[in-house]
Amino acid sequence: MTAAHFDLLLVGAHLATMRAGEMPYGTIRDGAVGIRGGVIAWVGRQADLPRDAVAMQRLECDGTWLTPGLIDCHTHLVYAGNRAREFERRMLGATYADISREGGGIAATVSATRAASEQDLAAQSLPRLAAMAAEGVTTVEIKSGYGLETSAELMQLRVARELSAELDVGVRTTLLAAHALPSEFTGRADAYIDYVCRDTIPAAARAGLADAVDAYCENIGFTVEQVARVFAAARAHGLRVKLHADQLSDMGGAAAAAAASALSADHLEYTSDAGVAALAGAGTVAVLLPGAFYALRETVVPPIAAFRREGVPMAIATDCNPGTSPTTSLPLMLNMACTLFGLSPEEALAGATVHGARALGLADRGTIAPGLRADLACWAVAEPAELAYRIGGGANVAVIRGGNVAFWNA
Ligand code: DI6
Ligand code: FE
Repeated sequence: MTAAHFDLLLVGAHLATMRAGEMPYGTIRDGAVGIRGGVIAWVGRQADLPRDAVAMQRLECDGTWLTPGLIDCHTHLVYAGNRAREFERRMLGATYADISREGGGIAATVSATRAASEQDLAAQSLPRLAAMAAEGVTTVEIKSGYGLETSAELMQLRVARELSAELDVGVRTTLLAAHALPSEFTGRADAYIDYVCRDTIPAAARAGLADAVDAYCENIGFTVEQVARVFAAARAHGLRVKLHADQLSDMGGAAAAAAASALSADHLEYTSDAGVAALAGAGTVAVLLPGAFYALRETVVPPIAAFRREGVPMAIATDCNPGTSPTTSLPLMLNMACTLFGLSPEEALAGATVHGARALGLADRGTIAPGLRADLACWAVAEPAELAYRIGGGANVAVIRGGNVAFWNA
């Protein structure tokens, strides 16, 4: 077979490859993409396509834009119930921390999730993953953290894997057992961390259900010392780590994540200059979550200028969760990352593609380049800035996942 045989050939598209180079967005106008064996085999200007190119299937993109499939690198989308009542209370003045201290918040979702059957949990979560997939997302990270007990944590991770198989969407699972203190351990946070390290992490690793381990480092979560113990247990089981860091206060979370060579540190509203420098030194990705910032009506913005100055890659994600970010829309987050945090539309798109992949440790996706997985999204926009300019979606018209056409309305 020669290099000019493709399973699928996309023509008549402008490409936002997101590869580094001279053109913003790695743009190739009037481009084509050849796919073979689920992998991108050829990328370039359509005029440069090999003369003898033959394809089993050829699709005309009609002047639309192709981007890498979007990557949502931080979600908690497997959970039961919802927290609309708490939203009502917060709108009357209660804070997220107030509700958490009163036993609501994460604990309310833990009760609902523990009470659900695996089947029910999957049924409630599936529409959320489907909604993401319908907006151009081809890889999603899904955390546990609403079981807070080994078997319930593993059930969440299993459901995440089941949904991936059912919808043919790429999923990376993250064990977030150190999300909150379950009521059985009230006043005994260190004992709970012991349990997570001795029971939950080994069980998840043994079952092969976790791709990474996360923790919630916050004054309403766990301390830097407790997080360090979780990270040590993760490392002992060969698992990479990431951290919810400095969301509501500066706990030194970014530096703790960097010290553990974390894949990512997430939120980072209160991260200090020293924290930013530590992330830069470790090559840890800063994951920005404008949905949670918006929903909590936060006023302290992550240190974007410092991330830029220090060269810390910035990813963007939904943080899809029932308490602080009840959204499934990554395109909406592109807009919010610009309007709320001051990212450029190009930085925002990079955050949901190339840097999202890096935040998950995935080297096989995130740009449109030969050799990478053929995960592509097609958008009815006149230019790529329109993706972030729109306040929430509506432009995604086709998706290719692993070389297969998931849907095609281009
Ligand atoms: N991620 C989280 O884990 C908590 N905040 C955030 O941004 C929210 C979880 C919840 O309230 O259910
Ligand atoms: Fe989160």
